[in-house]
Amino acid sequence: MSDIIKQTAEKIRRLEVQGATSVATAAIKAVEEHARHSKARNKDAFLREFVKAKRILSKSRETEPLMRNVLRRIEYSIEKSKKQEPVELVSIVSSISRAFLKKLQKSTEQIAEIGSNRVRSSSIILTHCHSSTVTSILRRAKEKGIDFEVMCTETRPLFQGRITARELLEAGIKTTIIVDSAVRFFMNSIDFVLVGADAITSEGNIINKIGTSVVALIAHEARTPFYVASELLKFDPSTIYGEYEAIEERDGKEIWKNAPKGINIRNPVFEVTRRNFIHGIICEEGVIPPHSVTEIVNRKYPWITE
Ligand code: RUB
Repeated sequence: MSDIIKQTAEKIRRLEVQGATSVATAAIKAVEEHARHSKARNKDAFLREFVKAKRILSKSRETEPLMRNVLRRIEYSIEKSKKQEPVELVSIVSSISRAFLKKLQKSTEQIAEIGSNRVRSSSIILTHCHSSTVTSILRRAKEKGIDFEVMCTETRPLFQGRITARELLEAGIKTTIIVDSAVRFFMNSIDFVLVGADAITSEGNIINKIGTSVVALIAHEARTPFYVASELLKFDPSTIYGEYEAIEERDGKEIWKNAPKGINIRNPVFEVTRRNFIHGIICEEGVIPPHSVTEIVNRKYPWITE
């Protein structure tokens, strides 16, 4: 397998690339480069190579349907193509990869525009973890001249909240950071919660960084609106057929490096937030109720369930 696939998978596994959109973007760029350097002599060999690359990338992080959906779609385009020559297949991979990259960028811009309309002057927004979709909404709101504040959780154990805080500060947004366990303390002064998503299930539940559902519960108790900003391609089609989205569990050392011998450490990194706690999913189609997600995905991306 070419170095670019192994290196990209390793960067994703180590979280040098983090967040669902960045993970999918890195994977798309990797398969495109991989295809360009392919030495396959016929279509079968080319496809075998692609499937192997897809498997390595998909395994790098389990809870990333956006990456899986896009790679599966590229594989499908190779498979269904009437072209047989590897050089022709390379250009198919290139054009569909570029189209997906453009599409992801466009969706982020659309979500930024729609989401920023929810930001009111003087409001305080709480976010958890680091989501490029969330920060694009907040940056757009700032560009529109809206004066608001953001409160970020640290997001233990790997402190992705600090990435969010830095980005927002650089954008000139007034930013406060709190420990994860201080969410209840501040919730009554929050106007709305805004988080990203790694996966959306057929029931309209979302999967995001561990701690998200606690924030959602606290928001629910305080009657604070809770929004999720997500590209619809994070929908996991296998959940329609009853499968559960796999939840990645990482090394306990991320929580406690020199922990005493014999201690049991659990480190799930994502969790499900039920749709009952979600006011709306801010996606490229607008602000949608979570229960209508399957219908909207089917209409917009019918190929996703193929
Ligand atoms: C990141 C995380 C983000 C989503 C959405 O977790 O949970 O909220 O991936 O991100 P990790 P985006 O740091 O473990 O990857 O909006 O950028 O797709």
